[in-house]
Amino acid sequence: MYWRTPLIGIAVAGGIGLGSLGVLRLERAPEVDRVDFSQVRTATTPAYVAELAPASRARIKELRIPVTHETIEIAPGVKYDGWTFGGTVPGPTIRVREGDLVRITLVNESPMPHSIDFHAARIPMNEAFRTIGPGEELTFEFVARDPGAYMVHCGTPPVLMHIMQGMYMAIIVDPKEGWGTKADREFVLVQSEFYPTADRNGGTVLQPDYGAALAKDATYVVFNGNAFQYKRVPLKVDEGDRVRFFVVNAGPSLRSDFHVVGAVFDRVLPGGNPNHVIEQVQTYTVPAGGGAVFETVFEKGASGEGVYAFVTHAFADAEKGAVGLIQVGNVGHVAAAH
Ligand SMILES: [Cu+2]
Repeated sequence: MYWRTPLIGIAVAGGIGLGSLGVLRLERAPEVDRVDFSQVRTATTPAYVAELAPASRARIKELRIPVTHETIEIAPGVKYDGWTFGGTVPGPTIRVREGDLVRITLVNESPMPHSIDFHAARIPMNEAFRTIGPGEELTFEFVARDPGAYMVHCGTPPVLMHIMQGMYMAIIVDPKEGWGTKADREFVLVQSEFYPTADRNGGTVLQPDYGAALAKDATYVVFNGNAFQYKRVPLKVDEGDRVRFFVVNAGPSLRSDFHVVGAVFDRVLPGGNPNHVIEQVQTYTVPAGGGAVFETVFEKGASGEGVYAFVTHAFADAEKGAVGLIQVGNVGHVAAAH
């Protein structure tokens, strides 16, 4: 859903000169996939799109990422004066494959300095992650060498401020050989906190409370940018599905103790390392600035047709919005009021 039609698509027909015989026909993947996130905005209504499509086959991913300041909604009817990558919080999920070349163009369309820090990149930070001013652009590239679920964020000081404002998203790097299982559905869940306070000038758009952020006194803790949104609009899967969750914890400061009520993860990949699988896990912590891959099967006769909740089991945070529902099979409308 995120990869648009590539601008360069090469279909090589083998056996040129064979005319209508055309016995051999080779199809090659497009070389370059280009996405401009000022043109392709992630849908956030009725809920941020959590379901992920597979990565494109192009080995070069070119991404133009605008930085903008936007009024965002962090809970029903609660407007916040946010800063974004790609116009939404979280920003757009990026999905590539191990070995892909990732070319980033950051475009600062906001009125203040910002930057971008890819945890999936091994690269000198002083160049690639440097701060650029309003109207400036920055281009860099890296090879996605390390499979996993990673955080992307603005690293401009004070970083706490830039992250609490909404400047983060996930990048998924699929392992060359895949994740070791075949998932029927894949979802991305980015946990984060908000620290809003009233607008002193009487406006209805809430403003950042930096003191509350320093004290880790969050008002909302959310998945994908909006409190309880997946209680209102549950994730839907079929009975029997193997479901893979890419959980990235943007923080800025709280951990995520990820758990699904009524299920056990048969596999958890800390960091998303396919060579490090732990089995039969009830809850696993994703640290601020970290990611992990979680899998479970909504198996008939066990975690079959019904309703399940995903939470951070640090329940003070769950009560502030970090709870969602998974609807397995045909159980009707299950959204709970909150
Ligand atoms: Cu920033």
